[in-house]
Amino acid sequence: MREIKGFTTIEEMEADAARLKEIACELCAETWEDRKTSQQPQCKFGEEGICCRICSMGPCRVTPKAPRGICGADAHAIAGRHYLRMAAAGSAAHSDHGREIAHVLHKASRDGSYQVKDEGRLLALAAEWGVETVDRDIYDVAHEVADIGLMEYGKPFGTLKFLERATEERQKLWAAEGIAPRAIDREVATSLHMTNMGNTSDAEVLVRQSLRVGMADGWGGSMMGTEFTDILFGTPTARTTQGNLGVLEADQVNIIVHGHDPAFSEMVVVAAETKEMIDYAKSKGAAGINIAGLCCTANEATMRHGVRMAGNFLQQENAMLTGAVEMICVDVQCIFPALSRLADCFHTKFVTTSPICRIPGSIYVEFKTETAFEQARGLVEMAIDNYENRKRDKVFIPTHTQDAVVGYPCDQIIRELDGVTNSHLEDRGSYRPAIDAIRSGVLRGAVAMVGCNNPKVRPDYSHIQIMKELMENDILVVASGCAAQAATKAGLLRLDAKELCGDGLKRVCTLVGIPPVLHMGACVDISRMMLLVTGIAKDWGVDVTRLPIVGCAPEWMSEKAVAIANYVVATGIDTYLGIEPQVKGSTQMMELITEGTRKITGAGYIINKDPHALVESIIAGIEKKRGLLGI
Ligand code: SF4
Ligand code: MSK
Repeated sequence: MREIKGFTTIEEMEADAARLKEIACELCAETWEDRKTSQQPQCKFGEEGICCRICSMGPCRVTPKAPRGICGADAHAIAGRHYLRMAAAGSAAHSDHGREIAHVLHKASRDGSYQVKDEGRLLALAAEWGVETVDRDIYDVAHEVADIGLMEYGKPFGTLKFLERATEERQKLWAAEGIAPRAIDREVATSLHMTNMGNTSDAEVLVRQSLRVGMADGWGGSMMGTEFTDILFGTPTARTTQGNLGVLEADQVNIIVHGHDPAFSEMVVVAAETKEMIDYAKSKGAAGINIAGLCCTANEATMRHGVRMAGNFLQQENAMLTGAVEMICVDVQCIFPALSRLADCFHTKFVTTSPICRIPGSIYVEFKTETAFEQARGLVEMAIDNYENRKRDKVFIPTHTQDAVVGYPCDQIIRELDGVTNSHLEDRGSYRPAIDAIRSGVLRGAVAMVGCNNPKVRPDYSHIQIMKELMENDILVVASGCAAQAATKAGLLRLDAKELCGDGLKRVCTLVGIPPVLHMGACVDISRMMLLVTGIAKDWGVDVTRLPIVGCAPEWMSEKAVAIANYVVATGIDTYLGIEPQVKGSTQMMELITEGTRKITGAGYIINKDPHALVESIIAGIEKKRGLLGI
């Protein structure tokens, strides 16, 4: 581990990126910056959501002279249908990830590649779902629980089981408003059906279905992914790690795992830790094997193994540009197809592993649950064999690296709070100590920072600036996905980052022994945040929407983020966005997503492309909620 001094600034990160960009130029290799330039100007109709390609009478574009498509659909219908399709696609992606993990649990066995690591978690879910556990083999229980989970995707009747975890107020509201999601796949299919040519053109109805299909993700597929991942690979606990490209090692075989589904990366990590593989690496002249992660696969692996994080979404090409990576092994989601062409400029093996994510030019090794460990060992061996092909004179590994404490699921937060409640035994196992801190004003509130990078804004700048400003204002941050990695790179997950905080948050961090930004995991783990807020609302005795707690995605880009934003708003949490949803061409849609949903769920979007203005509005929003609570 390197000696770390100071907090890395955004300018230092940008200097590293600029040097890597020079390397790309020297090699005539194209990166996202070049492609962004060649895409200018980006299509205004697309950006405003008023281009329709839903049927082959189109494409139809809305202009003042042509306010309706050939079928008569207006800007509100076209933008609304496009928005719902984005939410449905995002929900499908997260939920299918959750389904894959459910299938892995269904096949888990004592002597297979995958075992049950957290029996307590499994038994708790079994009890919640009414599965008999007495005198039963734990694997029989696991298979029945997985079976019930899989049925949640296609059951013909009823609404999702996980909704019962929400506050009573939310459950009643969702039922009364008709937005409680039914089977996960049904909500995705219904969304596609509603937006098919000749169906719904009422923008409000499309927004209501967006909330519903979003919830099928957050209170369905994503929650399933998180639960089953914890059962299979262990519920995360706080641990130390490091982040940024400086985690790559000049004298080791570097393997990067990238994507979202942890089932395969777990096996790569386990295989790389075997003595056989380490000895093999040493026999090839390497000092060892260094597994590092990108995007949410990094978040999953770091929370359970302390695997170090090479970076977030817009750093994926930079990782390869270091020239020090023997293999990038990907699973699903957020993977640039560009990695394949870029790999041609380096010795790096680019390996795809899922039938969901096939990329021309990659080495395709389809992971199977039954043979996952042997396949992972084969890939690690391939990476080791590739070590001798590294062109040492072409290697540039940036030195910036930050220490981080990661892994704060709800259980860990409760444990940390229990550690400071010895004199108040009745508060144990609850969020009451945190509530007291918010009530007294020591903490002003909390913000869930989530989401991606987006070339439309300065990468990571919004994340880092907003988090720092929140910390200074005594607002606790919980983070996931690429937002969490931005925080990691800036050192905000260090325990001594409390020095960057206002007096109140600093006192809480010192007392509880936590960093001011709590790493809660990957994108699917935003479902953990829904349970955290629900737990606080229950312990406080107020509805979620009254809490001084909000969500923020300043650099989002994925359809998954649209699904997330919808389930966060449906849960009653205001959501602050730094990138505009592509509906600006419809005044009705803009009104619906910022104000209209407030009449349905009590929450909505606040959109501002300026990160400084956005954080000011977050702070004002939190203070307003405090005022309404009379605190
Ligand atoms: Fe045009 Fe209507 Fe077809 Fe869309 S559905 S492409 S607006 S005709
Ligand atoms: S990886 S969805 S770029 S957060 Fe989850 Fe990052 Fe966004 Fe992908």
